[in-house]
Amino acid sequence: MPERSYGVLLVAYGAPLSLDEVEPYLNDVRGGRPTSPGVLEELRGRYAAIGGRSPLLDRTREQAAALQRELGGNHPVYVGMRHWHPYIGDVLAELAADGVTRLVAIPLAPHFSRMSIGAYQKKIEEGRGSVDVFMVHQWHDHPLFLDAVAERVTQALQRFSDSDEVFLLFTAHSLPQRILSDGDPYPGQLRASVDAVLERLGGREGSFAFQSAGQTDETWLGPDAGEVLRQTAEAGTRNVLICPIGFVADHLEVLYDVDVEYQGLARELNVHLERTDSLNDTTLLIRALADLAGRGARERGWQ
Ligand code: FEC
Repeated sequence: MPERSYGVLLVAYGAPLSLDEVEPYLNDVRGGRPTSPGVLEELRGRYAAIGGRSPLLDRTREQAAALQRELGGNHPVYVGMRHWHPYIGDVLAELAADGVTRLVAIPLAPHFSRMSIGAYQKKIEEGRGSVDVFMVHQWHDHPLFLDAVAERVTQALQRFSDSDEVFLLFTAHSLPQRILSDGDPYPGQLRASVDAVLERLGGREGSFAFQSAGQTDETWLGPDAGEVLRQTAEAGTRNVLICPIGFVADHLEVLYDVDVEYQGLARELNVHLERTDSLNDTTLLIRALADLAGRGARERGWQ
């Protein structure tokens, strides 16, 4: 790498690549707490329903390849996962062996929570060795991210015969309610993203709900998207568009929780439900990531 240059590490959640990997993957996600046979079977069934594996690693690699094209050859782009291969720690060792000494790390989750981005940061701290790392903590208000989401909503609204009649519901992954007592900014950042996208859509109305609450004994943040869907249908709404604004790629929580579970509920409720396409490697998102990388590098004086 040329003098004063830097690399980029995109970090994402991680996902099993086959049904056999579901159990060890869950052990990692649950921090070693055993998973009951019933929960394991249910989760295996979900992965089977989306084709036997999650596409998260493939989509993340496509995002990395697009970012590499955007940044040019002087800034090698790597992918590391929090809960499965390629693990963040292994990728940090690999990039150090490649000669990368300066790195901008970007979590592929725009909204900060101590339980999400905080956990990515911990993995990076543990594995970085002598690599100098600039970690991007949040980018929920990046204009190009917000433009990208607004673009996806506009595209998806065209699938309805009358887009004015559509109830727009933004969703993000739920977290245990105890994060609120620590003043976690996660819910506030989500609300801010939603408001900024609605403004870009000409002041359109929209709601927000949490999805994919974990299978634990704790209380998780609500309202739950399934419950909101039910209430909306009871109030007479027949057309709903879900925009999973907390996620930037296709994976289990989008392809199963929205496309299978909520879609099934919508059919029961006689509701026409559509989902915005995931951002994946759409140009506006890639330009947002390139901008975040450049800003981080400039802040450190690396370019
Ligand atoms: O496609 C895939 O296979 C991976 C999909 C996937 C993504 C994802 C993103 C987030 N999670 C977040 C928080 C939690 C907390 C727990 C938790 C548990 C699971 C389980 C699966 C799972 N998550 Fe996830 N999450 C994905 C998948 N998640 C499977 C285990 C079954 C279950 O409990 O439902 C609870 C952990 C525990 O029990 O100790 C907390 C957050 C995100 C969004 C930010 C990010 O992407 O990093 C927050 C994708």
